[in-house]
Amino acid sequence: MMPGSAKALNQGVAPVTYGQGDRPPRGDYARAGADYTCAQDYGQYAEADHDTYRRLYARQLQQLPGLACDEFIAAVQQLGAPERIPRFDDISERLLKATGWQIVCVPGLIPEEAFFALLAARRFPVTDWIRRPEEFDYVVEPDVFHDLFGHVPLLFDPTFADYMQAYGAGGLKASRLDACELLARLYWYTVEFGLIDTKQGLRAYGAGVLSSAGELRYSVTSPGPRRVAFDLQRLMRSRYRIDTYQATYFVVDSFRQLFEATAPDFTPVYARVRETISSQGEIDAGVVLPGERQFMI
Ligand code: HBI
Ligand code: FE
Repeated sequence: MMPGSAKALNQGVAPVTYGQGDRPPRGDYARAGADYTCAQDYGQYAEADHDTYRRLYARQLQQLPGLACDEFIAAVQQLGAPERIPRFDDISERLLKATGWQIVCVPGLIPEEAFFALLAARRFPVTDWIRRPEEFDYVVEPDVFHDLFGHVPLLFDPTFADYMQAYGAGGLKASRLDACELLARLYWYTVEFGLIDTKQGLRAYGAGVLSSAGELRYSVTSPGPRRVAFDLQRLMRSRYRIDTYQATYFVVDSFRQLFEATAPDFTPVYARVRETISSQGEIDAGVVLPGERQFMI
């Protein structure tokens, strides 16, 4: 694919990567429409691709007990038979009945505004291509395994599903307020790398950890990283890492807390966060503020 071809088709908007530098995103954007969705190209999958999916799924599934939150474990079977890459339409049908969400196919990473618009319409974009065998342990851009296994199960949870929609609506506003960087931190530290405090102990709910071979156990059980209570303004001041396991994880006590944090208008929140950043600076990954409570494992 060439970003140029997508440019003509997608009304002058080139596909963008986020936080990955200037490398063009992987995926064939020529087949996408103006909203960046396309049909799942099921014919592209070779037997080796289904095998990659099957092995990734099996490796993650056996790690879930004691590390993933109950809502995720309960819903993961909704993805269907783990032997082959699922047909998105089949999952979508079940998801629509459960929470009114659908999954739609995209060629890969899409621009923020298009991404937010889909979430706000309760449509979750899922990439259809799968990583190459040599990328089995780590793939830079989200592929079908990350998007499906990591993100889709929690869309079956009503509260989390509402949070995702609220996030998308907030994103459309943030684009107009030039606050996407602050809002992207919220996505990163919750939807991708969030932990939740439960009666049984800390558990993961973030898709980045749940779809990672090593980080799932690391995030929940390693003494290495810092784990701090979810606080919206603190979080928006916090830088994150894209090239290693996270040095800081934010812990929520429920999905309700997450949803409620996104209910107020963020306009004054962004203003306050910007003020704090200009007076006290951003917070580096791994740094704990004086007096801040940490979750000890
Ligand atoms: N596109 N396909 C896809 N998947 C994502 O997770 C994604 C994206 N585009 C933008 C984006 N995420 C980020 O900007 C989020 O931080 C909001
Ligand atoms: Fe993701």
